[in-house]
Amino acid sequence: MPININRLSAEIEELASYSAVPAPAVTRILYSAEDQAARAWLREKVIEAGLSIREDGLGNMYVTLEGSDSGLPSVATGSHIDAIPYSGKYDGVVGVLGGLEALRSIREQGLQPKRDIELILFTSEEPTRFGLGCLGSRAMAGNLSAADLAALTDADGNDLESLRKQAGFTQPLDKVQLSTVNYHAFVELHIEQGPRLERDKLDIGIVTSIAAPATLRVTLKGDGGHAGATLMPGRRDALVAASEIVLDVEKAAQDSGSPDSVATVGLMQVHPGAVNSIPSDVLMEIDIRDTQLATRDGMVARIQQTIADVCERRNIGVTVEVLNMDAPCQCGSQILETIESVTKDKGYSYKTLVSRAYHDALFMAQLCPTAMIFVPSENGYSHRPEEFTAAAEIEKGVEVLAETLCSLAMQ
Ligand code: HGY
Ligand code: MN
Ligand code: MN
Repeated sequence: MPININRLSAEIEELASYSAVPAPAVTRILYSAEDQAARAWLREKVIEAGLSIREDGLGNMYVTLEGSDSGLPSVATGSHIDAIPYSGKYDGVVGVLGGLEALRSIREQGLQPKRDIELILFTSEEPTRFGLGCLGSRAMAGNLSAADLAALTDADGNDLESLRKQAGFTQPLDKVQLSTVNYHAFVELHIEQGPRLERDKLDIGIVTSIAAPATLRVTLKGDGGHAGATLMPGRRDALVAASEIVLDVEKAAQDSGSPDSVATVGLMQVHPGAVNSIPSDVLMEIDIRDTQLATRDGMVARIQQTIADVCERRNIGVTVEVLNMDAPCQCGSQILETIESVTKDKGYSYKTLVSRAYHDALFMAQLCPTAMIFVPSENGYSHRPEEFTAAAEIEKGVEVLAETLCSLAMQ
């Protein structure tokens, strides 16, 4: 299936321009001005392509290429266009614009699938705005109720309800949830965000399972004061306590015995944040993952115990909130076979692998058989401005996606 890679590459560059920070970095936070402008741009592309479009109360966007029998459960693809601060232009975007390119190519080839083929833009795959990732796909899968969603507020105290309405999404949130009869299959195209495909000089990654993320939000309350006039004995420095915890977060992943264990403190706020003032308060968020649930949960338990021990010893007040503890997912064997046979037919090199990043596919797997197609990331870079995947590699991924969608939509 011929892909118009020049059109797609130009669109990837165009979409990258909707950013709160200058190129080559991209920042595009849910419901921000840049997010809304990017969504408006995408709507135009969809309408130009002659495809139908609908959006729900969270801003999930559904683009449909009609099949001959629209009564059947659809085949879907999709990903996200929100981008964490100072990240790159391919994460999520390759799955959304690559999916659009796949639908356009199928249509331009005059192919008529039996089942509708849908492209889904998932709202807020990244946790940046509300501290929880995959808001759209979680809600679609019924993991978040309308009340859960409406209760979300961001770090500045803005609530989801007002932000979504300001962005023009006024439909009721209780209509976001989908049912398991909606979809026959879901396939997400994504950059690998790791080094394996490039290292092994492979074109395609066929994802067999997706790692399970857990996130803890920890607040530490010590005692502040003058950095010069307060002597060391008796201090209750919240940042020193946090630092002990950070070191054990790293050790928990190193000691787990599993090569897939990762743990990171990616967010830390220190109050009052003055060089000559003892930190009285710290807020930190901890990201803990493994492809095996038991290993991941073992790390969470150890880190929670460390937090309790350090805070007791240092007489620090503490709260620990579990923001999410998701289960890993196994991808659908029938879809994996379809992706593999399409990839083989095209003569592309490939391997099966686990996804260490989470994706909306993690939640779509609760609704229907689901799988992912990876394309290589240069140096394995992602979530940083140097993120890069060559056009020729994206083209192969979109070709495999388009032919996989066609094959599944003919079933
Ligand atoms: O963090 C992740 O795995 C995804 O990129 N949001
Ligand atoms: Mn990401
Ligand atoms: Mn992503």
